Amino acid sequence: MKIERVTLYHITQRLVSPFVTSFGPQQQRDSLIVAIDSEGLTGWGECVATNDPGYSYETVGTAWHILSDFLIPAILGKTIEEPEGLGSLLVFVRGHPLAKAALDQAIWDLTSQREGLSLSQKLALPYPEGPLSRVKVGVSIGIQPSIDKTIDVVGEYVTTGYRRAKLKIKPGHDITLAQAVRKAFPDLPVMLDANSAYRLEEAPIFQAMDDLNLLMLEQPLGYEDIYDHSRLRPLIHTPLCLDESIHSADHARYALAIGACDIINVKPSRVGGWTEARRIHDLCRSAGMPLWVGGMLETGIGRAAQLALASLPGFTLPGDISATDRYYERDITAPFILNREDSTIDVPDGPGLGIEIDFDQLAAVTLRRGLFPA
Ligand code: OSB
Ligand code: MG
Repeated sequence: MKIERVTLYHITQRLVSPFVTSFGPQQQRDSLIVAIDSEGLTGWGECVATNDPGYSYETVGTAWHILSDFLIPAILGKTIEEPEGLGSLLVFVRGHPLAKAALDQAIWDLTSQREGLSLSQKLALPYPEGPLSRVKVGVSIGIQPSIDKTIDVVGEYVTTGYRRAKLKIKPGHDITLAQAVRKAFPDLPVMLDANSAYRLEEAPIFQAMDDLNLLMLEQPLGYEDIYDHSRLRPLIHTPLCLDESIHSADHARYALAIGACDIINVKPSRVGGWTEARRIHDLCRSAGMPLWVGGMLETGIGRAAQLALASLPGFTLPGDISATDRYYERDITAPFILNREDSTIDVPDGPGLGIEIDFDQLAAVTLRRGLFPA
């Protein structure tokens, strides 16, 4: 498919409640949206970089620069028949996976549409069992002003229908929080996410939570580390999950080789896109390592593509893919809704991402637009 034109949007959306992690609070979520035109079709992608370089070194500013000065010029006018062909065009840019993933998503959307397949169907072509039509989801809960407030918030989400809760932790806000939530919800699958806020020497903090029957502990140590996680793992009973430190399928291979984790949170944006995410899926599935799809507070554009990835057979654990109303009052796509009876969301089955863009809302939240004709 010939890449005829790319449009880049810098958008800003207000979250329904502030999202606080060990690296800081977020209330206004900026992101970039890309639209690629080819053969009368438009493919959409989302770059989840934020205003601050907290979770990743990328920001909306660096992503705009890398996309408009390097990545988009490298694909304009080129012909890409399959998404797997994109990587070799972008390999001259080191790093910047969040910027690359936005283009990767749009190319997956375009090529699926051309074949009359949903993204989920196209991603699942190699697997005889095919994709799931609805996927299990949970909710990720930011750090609250108090433990009582955390328990209230968990209770509200449980009432809404979520059957797995992830709590953000940071030093000084960990053991008593986890104990209190476990006491209030004895049977709820609960997990913790530290976003790299601890050091190996702090293993006793996690040992103190060994008896809480937690589903997993996500990324306690450094965002580039794999080795210290392999040393922490045998010291604790809670299954260990990596997020930040898995940047590619190679990193997943290293983690498997040295026993750095029990589970991987696969965020397609963090690893440069859906092609790489599926490689991690294949590698971990054959090694028997359970996976789930992580989130970055995506708009409906990114959410649709997360759901498609989560429909693959290796994603056996509930993902951080919540309903639209958990993030935004009005999104730039038609909303995704939680199936309360089984804590799932339906995987879109229309061509490509299978979404409906709300163009009025997209215009309303756009701060800046860039047009890149071939
Ligand atoms: O570490 O998983 C994380 C959001 C932004 C940055 C990092 C993370 C998160 C989440 C939110 O946990 C998951 C979601 O999209 O609901
Ligand atoms: Mg995480």
